Amino acid sequence: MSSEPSTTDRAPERRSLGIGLIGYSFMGQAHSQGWRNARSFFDPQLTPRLVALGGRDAGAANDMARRFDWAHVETDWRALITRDDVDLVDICTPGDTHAEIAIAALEAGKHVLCEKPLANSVEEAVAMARAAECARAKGVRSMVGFTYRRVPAVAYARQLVEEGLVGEVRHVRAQYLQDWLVDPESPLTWRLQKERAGSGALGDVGAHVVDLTQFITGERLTGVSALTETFVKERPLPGAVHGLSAEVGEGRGQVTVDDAAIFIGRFSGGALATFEATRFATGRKNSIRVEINGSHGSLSFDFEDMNVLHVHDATAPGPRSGFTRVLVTEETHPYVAAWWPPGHGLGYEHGFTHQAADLLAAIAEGRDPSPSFADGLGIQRVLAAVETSAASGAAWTPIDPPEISY
Ligand code: SOE
Repeated sequence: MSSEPSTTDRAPERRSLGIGLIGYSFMGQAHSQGWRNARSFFDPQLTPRLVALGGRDAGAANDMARRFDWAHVETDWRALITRDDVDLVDICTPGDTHAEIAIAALEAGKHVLCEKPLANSVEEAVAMARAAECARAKGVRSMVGFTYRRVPAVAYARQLVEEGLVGEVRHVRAQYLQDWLVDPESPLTWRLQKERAGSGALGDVGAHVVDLTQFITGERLTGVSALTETFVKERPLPGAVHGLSAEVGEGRGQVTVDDAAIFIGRFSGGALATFEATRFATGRKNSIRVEINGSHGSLSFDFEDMNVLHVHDATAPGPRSGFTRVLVTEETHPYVAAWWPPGHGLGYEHGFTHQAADLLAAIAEGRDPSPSFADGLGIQRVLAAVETSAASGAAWTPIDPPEISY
């Protein structure tokens, strides 16, 4: 029999980073599991500690804190951002609160992760990007949560563009299609109120495909011509809210945002683009489609088949010409090595884990995470240009280049 002891102490903890997360609904839960799993699967140099969960409804916040293992609950976000044990503030609240919380947190010296879209207006986004730039000089980092960049197939698409597979980008075709608002009796939750959400399908889901196409191509949109529509103009006011859905409450109110936005655009490298963002595409639940056609090849992605990237190499003509279905589950693909063996696949939640792991790595290594608040401001300018164009009957509307870049 061996005289080796049968138990050993576990490895010592690494340096840790205290997380304070504000918001306990859909995004708050998605981010919470991201912080937890980043620790387990990516073994980051900085270990995230789930210190405090912020939410005005003490009962709901306490319930979520219990389920996701948050150590404390704060019902006032100001108390959360000034806690000494909170080093990073993760903002998962509706858009009308982003600017105030993010700027206060940055000024308090806390790193910030802010859900998309960055703000409800360009003015707010400019103020946030400026605050981020000042904080950056003191080593305080900030990032906006365009999570879908971190789906392995999307990150791999970007890699292939960088490696030259696509060549000169000629066409960008992007759609974000959902149908969860098609029922006219579905209540008027905050995502349907301009003063809370900034815009409708445009900012909620359109912002994602603007980010994805700019990220994959490495180019930016320089102008747009757009149409928007609000199909259901009045809805019942909400009662209790459960994630995206809500119970029907008393009375009715006006929908003040777009239900759908479509626009054409031009990229900085000359490519022509089409975009569609809607929450009325019956049968489409979370279909995020991006296709890029270039001089040397094409790439095509649909989130409803998120572990797959379709790749066409136009420089290799012949009997097998056409798109090849690539299963992006090899350990050589971005992020995959941290997870399961080939073919086992990832899901929606993994993007949030990758986001947390990337942010922890950037902070630990003292570099800027991406996408930055300046990138978020760039997307806010695109959203504003779409609204301006739609208000003027689809007039061509140029988009200012970013005023801050790093
Ligand atoms: C609702 O449309 C929503 O939750 C968006 O707000 C998210 O950004 C998107 O990822 C899923 O759908």
